[in-house]
Amino acid sequence: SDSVPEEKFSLKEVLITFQSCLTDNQEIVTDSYVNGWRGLVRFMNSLGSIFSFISKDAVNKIQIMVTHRNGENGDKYETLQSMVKYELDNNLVDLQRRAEHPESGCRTLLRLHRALRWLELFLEKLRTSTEDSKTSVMCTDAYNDSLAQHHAWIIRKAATMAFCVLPGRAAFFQTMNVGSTEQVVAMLGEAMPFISKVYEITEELYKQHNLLELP
Ligand code: 1PX
Repeated sequence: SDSVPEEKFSLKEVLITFQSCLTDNQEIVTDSYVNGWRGLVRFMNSLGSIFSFISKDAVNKIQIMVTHRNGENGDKYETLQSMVKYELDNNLVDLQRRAEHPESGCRTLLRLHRALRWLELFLEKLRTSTEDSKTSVMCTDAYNDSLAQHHAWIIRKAATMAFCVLPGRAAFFQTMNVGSTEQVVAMLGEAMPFISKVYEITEELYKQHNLLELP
């Protein structure tokens, strides 16, 4: 909608966002987490319209989280920890089946959390890949080891088909706009610990409260 040409962005800035998610006492800041996803979606959109069914769902979930943040009780959503406490204390989470609270912060964030595991696996594969590695294979393997387990057959089929048209490794690295292969590998090595940390803390939080299977 705006005519100002967007500056070519670097995936480095996006991945570094996950660093700013963590507070000193190991809480995860909702706004930074959501911003990280915004950047990832932007990157994915630059890969072509075949991924738009994926980015639509991600954008939808980002929007749900933003709506919670902007709502009357937005301050309760400042961190993932405060969100979980607030929603559970006030019975705002559907635990058995989707009913009164189909768009709870807890169930919505769980979907992004599972996708973050895919990202972690995929980035690690990219980081340790060699010239003849195939991005589509790395992406599919990462997906099968994570998100796929939570997706219906039809979604798995569509996702796996989309992965097939991913650009090859060299072109993919270029799209990341980080520099040479060595620089990409170094950047991934730098950013990954934060992504892993954010994943781990969220996983532990959800496990503690028995929220890992929210419908
Ligand atoms: C250097 C690499 C950077 C790549 C960045 C790519 C960002 C990917 C963002 C993907 C976000 C996907 C969120 C999916 C959430 C989800 O699991 N939703 C499903 C369940 O939701 P529900 O509300 O029904 O319980 C929903 O059914 C999903 C539908 C869309 C298909 C999801 C396929 C996910 C594939 C993820 C891999 C993206 C590959 C991008 C290629 C680089």
